[in-house]
Amino acid sequence: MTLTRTTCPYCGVGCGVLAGADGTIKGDPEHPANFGRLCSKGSALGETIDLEGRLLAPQVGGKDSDWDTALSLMAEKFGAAIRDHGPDSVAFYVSGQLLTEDYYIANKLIKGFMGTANIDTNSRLCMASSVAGHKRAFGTDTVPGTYRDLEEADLIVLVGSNLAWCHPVLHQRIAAAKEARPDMRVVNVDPRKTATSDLADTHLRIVPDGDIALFNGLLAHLAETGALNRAYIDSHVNGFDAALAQAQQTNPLDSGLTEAELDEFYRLWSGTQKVVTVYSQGVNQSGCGTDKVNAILNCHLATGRIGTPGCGPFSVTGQPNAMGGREVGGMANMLANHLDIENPDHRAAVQGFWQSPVMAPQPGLKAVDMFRACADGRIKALWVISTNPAVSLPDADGVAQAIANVPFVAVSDIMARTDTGDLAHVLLPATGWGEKDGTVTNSERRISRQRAFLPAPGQARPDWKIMCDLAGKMGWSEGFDFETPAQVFAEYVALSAATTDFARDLDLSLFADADYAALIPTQWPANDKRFFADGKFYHADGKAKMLPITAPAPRAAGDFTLNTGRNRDQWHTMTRSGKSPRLGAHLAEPYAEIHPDDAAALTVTEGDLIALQTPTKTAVLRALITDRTAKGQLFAPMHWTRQQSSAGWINALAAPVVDPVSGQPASKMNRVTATKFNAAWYGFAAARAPINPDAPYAAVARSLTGWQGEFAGQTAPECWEALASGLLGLPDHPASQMRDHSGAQTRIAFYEGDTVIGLFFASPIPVSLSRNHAISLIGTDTPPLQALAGRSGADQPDPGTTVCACLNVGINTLRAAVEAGARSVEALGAVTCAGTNCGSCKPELARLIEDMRAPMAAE
Ligand SMILES: Nc1nc2c(c(=O)[nH]1)N[C@H]1C(S)=C(S)[C@@H](COP(=O)(O)OP(=O)(O)OC[C@H]3O[C@@H](n4cnc5c(=O)[nH]c(N)nc54)[C@H](O)[C@@H]3O)O[C@H]1N2
Ligand SMILES: Nc1nc2c(c(=O)[nH]1)N[C@H]1C(S)=C(S)[C@@H](COP(=O)(O)OP(=O)(O)OC[C@H]3O[C@@H](n4cnc5c(=O)[nH]c(N)nc54)[C@H](O)[C@@H]3O)O[C@H]1N2
Ligand code: SF4
Ligand SMILES: [Mo]
Repeated sequence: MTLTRTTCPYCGVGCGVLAGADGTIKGDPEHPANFGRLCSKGSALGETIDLEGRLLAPQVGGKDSDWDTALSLMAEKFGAAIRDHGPDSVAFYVSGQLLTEDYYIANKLIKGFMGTANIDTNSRLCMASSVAGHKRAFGTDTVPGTYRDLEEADLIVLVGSNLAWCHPVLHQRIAAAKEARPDMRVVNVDPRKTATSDLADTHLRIVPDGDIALFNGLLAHLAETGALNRAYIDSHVNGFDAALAQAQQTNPLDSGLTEAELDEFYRLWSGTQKVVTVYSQGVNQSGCGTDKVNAILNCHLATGRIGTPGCGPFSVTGQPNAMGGREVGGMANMLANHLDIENPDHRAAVQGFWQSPVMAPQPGLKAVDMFRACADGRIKALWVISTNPAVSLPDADGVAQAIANVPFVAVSDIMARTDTGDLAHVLLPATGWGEKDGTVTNSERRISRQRAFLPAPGQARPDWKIMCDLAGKMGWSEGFDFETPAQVFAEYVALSAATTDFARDLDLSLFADADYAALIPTQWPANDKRFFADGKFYHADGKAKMLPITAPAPRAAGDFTLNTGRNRDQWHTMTRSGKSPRLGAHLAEPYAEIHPDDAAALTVTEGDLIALQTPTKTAVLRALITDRTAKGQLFAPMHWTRQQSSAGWINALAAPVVDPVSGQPASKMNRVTATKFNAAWYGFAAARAPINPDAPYAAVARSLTGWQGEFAGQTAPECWEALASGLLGLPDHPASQMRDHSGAQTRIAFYEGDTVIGLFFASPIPVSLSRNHAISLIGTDTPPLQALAGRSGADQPDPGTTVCACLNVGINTLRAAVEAGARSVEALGAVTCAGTNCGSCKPELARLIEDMRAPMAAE
């Protein structure tokens, strides 16, 4: 079996993967991001490349069509909108999951040929505050850090980053470095305790948005204790006095930390030269996200801790090509090669290079505003590519309505059914990971190749090609007559060469003669090149800038703060990771973390459901009672959609509040009330075919034998069999029904011949039978009495909820092993194999041992 060298399509770590057409997936030992490691999602890639659910032909009005028809219609609609309503009546909403070549073409087409900058990307929800903060401080959007800095640092401060789950291979690299150098310190700043806090020496549980108080306090402390680098400030930094004066106005106790916690952290930071501050969505996704970024950058600039090994601020990127998108000018307020759309010279240079008929004269609409313009009728034609805004944007239901309001909507996706695709007039089938070729840039500016190892399925085409084909239909074939992604990349590199006069940081000349087919992972502008090592920044006078940052007023009490984010084993709206039953088994339902005191006040106990409400919307989620979230704060994952749940897409509750500088939504800070969801019945189903998420509470997922679902409702149905056959979509199948002696429990089995094809269990309290056992009966010839017994035999102990997704090890198996004496992560691995493949579950194994230590000591 020949394996192809490619790059993982999930997070911004950008791990190298060796992949085969038979589904073989291995970490690439030669890739400098991962040196052979992969996390649980990367390891499961082989399970997500099948064709089930794929969009295989263009669809017009919900019916299969062909490229010529679909693209002619699009050309007509976009052309008519531009002609009748002007260029600003059209918009593209794209994605940090596009390849650089796709991104380049999208920007060239809309900015240079359609004549509008109404192109924004889901990176607006992700990296916009970091981009804006970098530009304010450095004069350009440069990420100076490299992964090796994480290994060389003596102190790593992880701010608003759940690295253990979201950048697992980087987390593993830090864990390995810490093991080799036990003096290395890790501090995690997060209002919530996470798997990342478990690795850290210290977890600083700040209040939501307490970051500015913390870092302004640090700057004041550095000044007070003589820990500033005056020489560096004098030579390389503007704005110091104003920044310090403002920081001194801040009360660091507004961070929510105690004097002792602050004192310890400030001493540690000021006493350690090699500090890397890693930050992610807890910083960016905030109403003061850009200010948070600059509060952090201020501390690094004031100490000169930037541009040298083991030092510096490090904004880690989320998506596989979030960085590439920034490079090609993927956002409404940028141009390619870190050039500015507001700058007429930059605009003229790019237009001259493109030889394009027009050039967008000003920045376009940012994501949230773009969908407002869809709602109020300004946008007449919209193209959504490789993103699912009806789920991932705040006010998700309002966004869905806004999309439905646009006269013409096209969606390019790999999947036939997504919440956004369901609203489109035209669906365009894109080739997915493994089928397409191009480049991506990871968090450390390293450009790697994604390479195809599978044929394009059905009529699917690469995204760049679809856009070039549309451009051709609109009469612009000359600017878009590319035949390969290598040609697109070459033009992008040539644009970089043509604009070097502007002396931006981004310089791709290294790639000018690169052999695209054989391209090895390479950092721009050169491997191991350090930005800012010479104290040179990109403002007009060559200096960096510190900014005066005001901390937000502490939040008033009342209601709950709803924080949102990610699970270890799911990717965003689950269109790909949701295909893997192994991945789906970890945290299998939409849930809300709630503090035990808050749960008690709502009379919510383990297994209950809670309803979260805004004045207009309700979400129903499983309560996960834990003191890892603070009192008054809830946490819910962003992953569930209308495809898998009846009331679990959390952005329905999110208000479209954005950072005033970056336009990035404040996804971590939503206001909701919470009540217990008074269920009259709870249900569980397993089936061979897809289950409908159609009950007041419903969550469906893949299982090892097909599908599974959890349900609840406030009133018991008149006919259980009708309810069950509706959910399972099995109206005509003979069912055996069983009720227990009290009449309270209902169990129904569906057969095809002798084969069990569906099982449904309901009861007035949460159904407690073994899910794994029920799932294992689907597709077997188990007779009704046995199938409905709903227990696991004594010879088949129930492994419980999956903890180790790679090797499918459940919580009960692990508990038994700990009780039998496995008291370390290594010992647990030796006995159960858990954690011995990708290692992503190691923090959870450590926590389990820790949690079980107390009762065992008392024995
Ligand atoms: N498993 C998995 N990994 C992923 C992804 C995925 O979908 N699944 N997506 C990728 C993408 S696109 C991204 S952007 C990254 C995101 O990676 P992260 O930013 O690490 O992930 P999140 O879970 O969104 O949020 C991080 C943390 O911010 C905390 N937080 C909330 N409010 C505050 C605050 O006010 N201050 C501070 N300091 N912290 C706060 C939350 O409690 C949360 O633990 O992950 C990438 N990796
Ligand atoms: N509440 C809350 N909301 C959030 C966040 C949060 O933390 N909390 N995080 C935000 C962040 S950081 C991000 S990055 C966004 C992510 O949100 P989205 O971008 O909306 O989520 P995805 O599920 O990654 O959507 C990608 C889509 O592209 C499709 N796709 C995959 N590969 C290809 C391809 O090659 N070509 C094409 N054309 N399509 C493809 C997938 O099937 C899927 O439908 O969510 C944001 N929303
Ligand atoms: S850490 Fe995991 S998800 Fe991220 S690139 Fe590596 S294997 Fe993929
Ligand atoms: Mo993201």
